[in-house]
Amino acid sequence: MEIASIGQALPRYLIQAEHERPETMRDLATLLYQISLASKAIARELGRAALTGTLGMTGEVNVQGELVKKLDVLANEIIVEALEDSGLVSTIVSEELDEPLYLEKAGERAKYVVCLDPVDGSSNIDVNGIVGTFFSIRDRKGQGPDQLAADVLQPGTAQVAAGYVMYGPSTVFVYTARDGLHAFTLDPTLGEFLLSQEGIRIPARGKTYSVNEGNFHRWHPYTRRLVEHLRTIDKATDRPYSLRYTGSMVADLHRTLLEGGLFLYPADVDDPKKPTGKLRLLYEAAPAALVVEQAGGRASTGTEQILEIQPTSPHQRVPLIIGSPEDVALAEDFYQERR
Ligand code: AHM
Ligand code: MG
Repeated sequence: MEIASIGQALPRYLIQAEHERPETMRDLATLLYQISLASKAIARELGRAALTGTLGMTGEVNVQGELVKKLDVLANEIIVEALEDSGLVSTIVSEELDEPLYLEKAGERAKYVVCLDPVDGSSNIDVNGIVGTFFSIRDRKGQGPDQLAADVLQPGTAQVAAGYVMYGPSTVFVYTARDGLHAFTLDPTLGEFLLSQEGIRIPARGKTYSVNEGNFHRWHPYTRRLVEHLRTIDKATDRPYSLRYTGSMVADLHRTLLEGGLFLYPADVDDPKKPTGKLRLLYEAAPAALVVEQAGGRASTGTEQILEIQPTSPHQRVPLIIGSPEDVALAEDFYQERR
């Protein structure tokens, strides 16, 4: 968008976007607004969780074998309700729902499928660390519950919009509708997201890498050699890189977008539970990939482009290497045995 000025409120910005691209944005603007509204409610719950008894576990284990936190459930309820209310969504895939949720009552207007992770980085919840929400929006393909596979199992290239919300010192809503990358910061005194960065571009190369290095000895030798390369001293190529890792992909992704560098969650070849890493294709890797590519970055498994992977199941995991274009290309050199 050309005329948006810093400080413009998200609803006004979305109206303008709809005016400029009515075909694409007519309902998408409403849907993005609903997601932003849910994220304000989630930010409110996160902010007072220690006081309202909503920290800690529910005692349940999800379909992926992970312990479920109370805030995972609460955030999921908030965002599912907001999506249902929009009347624009036929199907929801959520990290917190074992199966895709087909909204029976959704009518003709329900032309979108939304995949999401309501609280990403859940391990940070109980220590007042940064967490996030990922969302990924695709057009509905089929009609009815028997068409779920056609709706749900669409590659990242089919995303019409994607983004994340970062609940940090400030709450930041970042989205793309394939028109560049826009960031809005929540002004808590107004209760409104205001435009804070427009047309974000990732640096061509960064100086940090971000990975859970505790898994070093369970990685494939390609990953180990890449990380050893990044931490080797070499003045000519400005190494070593610094290590930054929060345990919240949204926070690590946000820093990588703004300052450049690499974020990785590689395959754990020695961990039978994580042969393809930890992150989920539909609602973590794919939205992150669209966001980063819209900023001029790249997202890869090392050998395949994340956006081009054809999903085979809703909670499928995928190795992820994402960030500055030159840094991702360097990583691919290791995975494709050019180094
Ligand atoms: P989650 O959705 O269950 O929170 O898992 C995803 C998170 C990412 O935000 C983060 O990058 C990663 O898991 C951290 O995992 P680990 O503790 O294995 O490093
Ligand atoms: Mg997650």
